[in-house]
Amino acid sequence: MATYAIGDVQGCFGMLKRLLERIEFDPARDRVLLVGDLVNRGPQSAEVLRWAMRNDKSVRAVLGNHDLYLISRALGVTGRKKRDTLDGVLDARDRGDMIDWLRTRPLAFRQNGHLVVHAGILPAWTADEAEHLAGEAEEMLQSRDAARLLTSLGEPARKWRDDLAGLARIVTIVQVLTRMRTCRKDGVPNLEFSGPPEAAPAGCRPWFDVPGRKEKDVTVVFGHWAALGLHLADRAIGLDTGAVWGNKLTAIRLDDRALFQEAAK
Ligand SMILES: [Mn+2]
Repeated sequence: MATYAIGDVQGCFGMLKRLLERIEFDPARDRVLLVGDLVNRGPQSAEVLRWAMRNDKSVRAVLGNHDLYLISRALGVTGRKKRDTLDGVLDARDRGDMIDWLRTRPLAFRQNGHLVVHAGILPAWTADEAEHLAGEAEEMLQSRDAARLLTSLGEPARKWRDDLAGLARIVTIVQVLTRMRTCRKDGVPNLEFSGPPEAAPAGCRPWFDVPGRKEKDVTVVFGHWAALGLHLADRAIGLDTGAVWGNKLTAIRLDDRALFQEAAK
């Protein structure tokens, strides 16, 4: 049995299928962890969701910002954007099943000594804290209050404090887990910067490089940062290799860090 983590698929179902063939994925034997952003910008978001749902026992996925955006569209909280490619989901007969499934995905989970999130965790959080905080946000996302949370995700970033309360607390948790690439030493996440790490704004560093990061025992597996690309470090594995931008879709076998990549056609 092997456990693979796969980077941001974003509706690139053809590439996903070829990558699964390459790793000889057997749902009865292996496990696949998806780092989020299963949908949008690519051509076949519905097919990716249906595949993940069909293989629910062997496929685990965290929510990314594009997945949350799809939920916002489905709930009517957000209007359509020009580059959206979500009609295949929103117009489908099984739309309700897909949105319900997505809404019940976690924002963070542990597997084999790894913590899987879409974007990152704050340097002040341990893996236990990150998982617990994710749980607080998941509870709101699955409640009748989901729309209130989803409409607030565009708010400016706040400095994290353990006693941050109410909606501001939940919004900050979701912003960090699904959108942050860099942050300041004092714990303020940067939600705008998406360039390469060497171009990070003054005072900001990649979240995994901030000195004194509290989490020490777990390797965080994440996506979301195509300009960073494949990142293999002691305690951080970045897997967004820009599949939807014509680059590659990456799988890493967590047991031995063997890499498998599929290029766009
Ligand atoms: Mn993303």
